[in-house]
Amino acid sequence: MQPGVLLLLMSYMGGPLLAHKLEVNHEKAIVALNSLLLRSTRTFPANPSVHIALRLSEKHNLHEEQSYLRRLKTDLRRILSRAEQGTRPFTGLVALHLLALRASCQDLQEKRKALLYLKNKLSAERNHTIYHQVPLTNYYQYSLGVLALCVNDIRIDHSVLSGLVPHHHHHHHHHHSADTSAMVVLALKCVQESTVPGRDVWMYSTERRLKAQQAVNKLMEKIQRWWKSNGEVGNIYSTPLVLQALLATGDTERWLKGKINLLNKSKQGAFQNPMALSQLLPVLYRKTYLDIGQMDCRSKSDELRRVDLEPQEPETSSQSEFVYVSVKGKNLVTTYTTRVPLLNQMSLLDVLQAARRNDTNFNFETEQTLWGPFLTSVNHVPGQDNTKTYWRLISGAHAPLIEGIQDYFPEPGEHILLQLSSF
Ligand code: B12
Repeated sequence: MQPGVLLLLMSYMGGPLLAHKLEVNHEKAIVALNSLLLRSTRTFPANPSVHIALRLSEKHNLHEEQSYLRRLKTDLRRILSRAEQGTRPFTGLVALHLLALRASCQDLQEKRKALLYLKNKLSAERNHTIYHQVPLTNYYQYSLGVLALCVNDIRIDHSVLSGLVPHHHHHHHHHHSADTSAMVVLALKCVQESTVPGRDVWMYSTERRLKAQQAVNKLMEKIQRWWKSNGEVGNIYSTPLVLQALLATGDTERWLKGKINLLNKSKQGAFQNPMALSQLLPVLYRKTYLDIGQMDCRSKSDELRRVDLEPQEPETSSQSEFVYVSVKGKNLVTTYTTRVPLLNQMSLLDVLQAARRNDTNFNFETEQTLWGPFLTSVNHVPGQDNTKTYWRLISGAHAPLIEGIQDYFPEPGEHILLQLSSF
């Protein structure tokens, strides 16, 4: 095409000026999200996923990042000593810590201990898949573990890798969710591209790399089939990880479309949860977890300030509306129902607490996780990892919530169902 024609075409479509303006606006919105994430570092406990996102972004506040890193190191020491007592496996959590340490170019005693722990846990995850068809934790954490070792230049056992690559003669292989598929893609892509540190040779054999590539292709075909026209895959909270997978496999067209959609969603307040924001920010900066392996930590920027939000006046609603809560066991029999008056701005957690105050027959328990409080038990019936059950949050009769009890704000008149389900 003649340059003149191109210019004409561009001005016809709104011109490069408009495109430039849009870009500046995006840029501003992304920096605002970056400072919002920085602000979340005041919350406890420290979250390695937040640190990873702060390190992968373009703008930095080096002082705040350093003190956050110190807190993470203390946490990691505590996690590793708890792990020695052989409680539950911390595959995913230790993997996130190892990614966070690598993103700050830290090489310390704890790191070696953590690497050893993760290597052992991945063997345990693999063995569990052989005897029970599923990993000890889940495939999301399994692949996050592989990714963390890979990004830290650790060679991963043959057997551990083959646990992530499905055999074609297995007819019904596990069906991964969008989040998990994306994480498996990132892990295998890392393996495929790994070179021996300081040398110009591949880390893995041609056969192994080919197997990884084939598995990646399969997963990306599935992701493309799930791709919705608005640029989402799964829901808005799985899409950030999917965009990482698209970036890692070179699909920048879909990535851009997805990014613009998620930026709009973030303007509507959908990414208030620091964990959700930490998974979003890297792709807004066109970064993936694979980039952690290339970081040299010579940052040029040290200008990011955190935003301190004005406390908002709570909206007061005077009308007496209710939220209805019911509890269903595994046999789909309703075992409990109640209704709670909906006052100003109540989260589902607030609603459940009010229900508990109003009626001593109602009881629930939660456990703190990186995403916030997880509902572990209702009326003394626990959801359990070993029986693969959990308390599912449902709106109306069918619509599963895509946020947890602390982040979800029920509408007046809404029916919330807590249903013991299998996963
Ligand atoms: C595996 C998984 C589950 C498993 C966890 C158990 C297991 N042994 O595997 C099960 C099936 C139980 C589950 C349940 C739910 N999940 Co879930 N889950 C995931 C997934 C794929 C990986 C989590 C993980 O292992 N992280 C690794 C470790 C290092 O992090 P962690 O924080 O220590 O991990 C624990 C918590 O994340 C916790 N957990 C899992 N999901 C959720 C959701 C919430 C809101 C909370 C507070 C905790 C929590 O279980 C993990 C293992 O113990 C993520 C995907 C993602 N993008 O992160 C979605 C994800 C976190 N889950 C999500 C949701 C919405 C739910 C449910 C609320 C769904 C529902 N309608 O009921 C419920 C939780 C209800 C409750 N009781 O509080 C959303 C959260 C989005 C958001 N903005 O809050 C995600 C991002 C998936 C998505 N794209 O929709 N989940």
